[in-house]
Amino acid sequence: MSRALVLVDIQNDFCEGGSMGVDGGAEVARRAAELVQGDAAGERRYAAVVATADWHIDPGSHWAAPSDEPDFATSWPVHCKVGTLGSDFHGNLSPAMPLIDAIFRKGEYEAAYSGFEGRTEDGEGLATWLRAKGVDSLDVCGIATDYCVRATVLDGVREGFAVTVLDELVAGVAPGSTETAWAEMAEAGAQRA
Ligand code: VGL
Repeated sequence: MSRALVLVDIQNDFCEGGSMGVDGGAEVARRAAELVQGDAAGERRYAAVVATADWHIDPGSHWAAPSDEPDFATSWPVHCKVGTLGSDFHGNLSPAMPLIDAIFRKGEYEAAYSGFEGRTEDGEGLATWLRAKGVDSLDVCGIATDYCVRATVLDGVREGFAVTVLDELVAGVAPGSTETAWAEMAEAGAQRA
């Protein structure tokens, strides 16, 4: 088994103080950094560590129009706008940044919840990149459990990876959708640890 760690959207706008801050986001960032640093320093669990990032220029109705209220399910406040502080990875993740092997950005002109929609600067997609490294299993953590973590996990399973979701290292937008997401991820065959 060759396992990778996938850090999903641990960005300022998804953490406390961000444009659509999720409770617990900053703590996820802190714990994720610890996990990455511990892995690099100790007994290696991960063959690779990758991060995904929401990366919007004009994602259409994914951003609620200024005259509309976001519904926080299909339309959202303006977030992760390219070139803003909100799109940066959270500061608590900084110690881990030099240990991240690749970043996959997604959603320039569309909603893109799954990290598997992301690309490196060279245009390589996540599944291709992971397979090229011989990775067959994934630990997934990040934000938000009920949206981008969920979509990344479901795509990961669909792509044939054995996926484990790290439940101490995720944070959800809302309790109801988070509970539903856990059920869907389990149903798809993802493990929870
Ligand atoms: C996300 C809502 C809107 C996420 C992204 O990263 O989970 N959620 N855009």
